[in-house]
Amino acid sequence: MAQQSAEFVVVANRLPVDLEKLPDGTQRWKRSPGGLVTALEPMLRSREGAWVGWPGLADADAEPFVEDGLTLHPVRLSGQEVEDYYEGFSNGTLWPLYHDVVAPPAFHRHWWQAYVTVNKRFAQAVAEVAGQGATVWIQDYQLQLLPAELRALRPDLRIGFFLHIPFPPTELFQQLPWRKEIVEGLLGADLVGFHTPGGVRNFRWLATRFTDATPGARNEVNYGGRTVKLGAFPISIDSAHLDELSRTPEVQQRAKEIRNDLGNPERVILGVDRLDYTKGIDVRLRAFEELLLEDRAGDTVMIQLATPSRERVEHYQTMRAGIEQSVGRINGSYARVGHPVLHYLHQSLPRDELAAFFVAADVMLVTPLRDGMNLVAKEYVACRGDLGGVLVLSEFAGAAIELKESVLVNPHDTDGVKNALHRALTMPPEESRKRMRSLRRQVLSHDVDRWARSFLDALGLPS
Ligand code: GDG
Repeated sequence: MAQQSAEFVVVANRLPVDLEKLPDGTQRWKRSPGGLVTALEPMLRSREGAWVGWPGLADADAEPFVEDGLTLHPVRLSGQEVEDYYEGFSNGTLWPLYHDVVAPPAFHRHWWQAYVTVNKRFAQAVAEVAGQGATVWIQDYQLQLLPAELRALRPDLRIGFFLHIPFPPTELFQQLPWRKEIVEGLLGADLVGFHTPGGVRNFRWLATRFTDATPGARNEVNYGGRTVKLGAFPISIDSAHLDELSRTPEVQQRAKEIRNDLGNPERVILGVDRLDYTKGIDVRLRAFEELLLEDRAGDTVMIQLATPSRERVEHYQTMRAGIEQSVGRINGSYARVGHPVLHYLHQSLPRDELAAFFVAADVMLVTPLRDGMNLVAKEYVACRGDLGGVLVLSEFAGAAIELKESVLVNPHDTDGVKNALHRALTMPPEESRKRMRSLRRQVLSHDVDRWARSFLDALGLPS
């Protein structure tokens, strides 16, 4: 593809493909499918699109390549930059700060410097691939300086930014030594999107407090002679596809096998998360353990699937050790030989296997202390075409705004979570079916395509 010719460019920390190093020293690309890619691929392919991102391997040199009409443009990160920009500033500073400081964020000036350097490098890369007047959609917290850096290089571009994690309360954001720079970075966009109206409000207040921005019309601020639009765009999933997958005979059969393998208990509880301290895995283990202690769990087995994540970051190592200790303690007290009460998998499963777990579970426990949206909650609903199952959902997940017919819980209230879990385990089928029907109406009519379309409409990209 010629330089500066893409009409539509998506920029994310990661490319939708991973570069892998083979034992013989050679490299190969491996697809890493995700909701975002699925939603954006058709748009990208139909308009000479490009995706700019890091291929997931440090110190790797890779040339841009075109696959099926989509240009993939790798950005190189050194090993030190992976430590400082990615594991450090992105996941050790911003991630905990933006999730209500549920773990203490660390502020290090050399991490910040790497964040600035890498954001500038991304700006150079995008400036090279974007055609005159192209639309650029930047994703997430790793790239908050990119809108302004890119505008400085290429004022002709139409720039959108979407934050996938919560935008924090203003008092917490103000802890950040580089708060002004981050807000100014985001204000380089024409449209800044969040999952919830709360994010919009927090950002709008901070923009007028820490920069020269002045309030404009509703959901707008004026900055540097431009209007910056702000908006809430709750992300979703490929609902129809998951609904279809969950109905296939293979997935239905596999769900039966899973229950069978568990010893056909009356009730199955499920948790599915990246192993992350924001997800409140400890909260739900405590609630389950107390129900067992009080002899109120009945004939129930719990499965916690925890996908490996950010294993080199210190908070993650401590949290993993704590969770694995709880799993051992709970089984130590309540399992019988050959019949654990709690199954813990620290693995990543294929998509259809995951769908089978959703179909097999009577109660889905989603208890994050804070979550931008939480797609797992929506995926569970999409997989329950039989109207079976109960969703227990944290009030602190963005999804709680839309999934009102779930059993909502405050994850900080152990008794509350425990009682909600008990209620879910004993809910009369008429009530649970009614709730699931209403949840499904929401999830199936608001899918990820609709999300992407609504953002791009607001940004002004013609269909
Ligand atoms: C961030 C925000 C926001 C998990 N284990 C396996 C697996 N997964 C898939 C799930 C789901 C995805 O990973 C996780 O998405 P979440 O939304 O639950 O959470 P984050 O990873 O923290 O995502 C979040 C999201 O961005 C989008 O904006 O909702 O708030 O934190 O799709 O199904 N998939 C497979 N095997 C696994 O073992 N195949």
